[in-house]
Amino acid sequence: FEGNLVRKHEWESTTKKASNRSWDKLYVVLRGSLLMFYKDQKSYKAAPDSYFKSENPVDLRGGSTKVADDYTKKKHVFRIKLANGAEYLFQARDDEEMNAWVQRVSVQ
Ligand code: I3P
Repeated sequence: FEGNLVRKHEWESTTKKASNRSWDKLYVVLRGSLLMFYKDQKSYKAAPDSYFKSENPVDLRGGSTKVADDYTKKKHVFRIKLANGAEYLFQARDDEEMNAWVQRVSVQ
């Protein structure tokens, strides 16, 4: 499962706010329990091991994913909390795409 999403890193861990808090347009790939981030689809196809800003894939096991009802600045936004306390917001193109991601990510 993969597609374009806009991402904001909110928490580095439960107690540490992320330092880079801006929204990044990314190409996101879900493989098994790993979520991988790329600059765009082209860079993913060209080099699947070269991630956006050399970020490691994140492991979704033990995490949780929900629609981010409390985040009102943008629409179609869901939140992923990782087992280590890190949190990301993701904006999809529409609610249908958002729900598809939430469902896919939740089964991990
Ligand atoms: C951030 C950027 C984000 C904003 C965030 C800013 O600044 O404007 O859009 O989050 O606010 O820190 P920069 O681009 O200079 O890193 P929102 O879109 O959610 O407001 P925050 O620090 O209050 O999360």
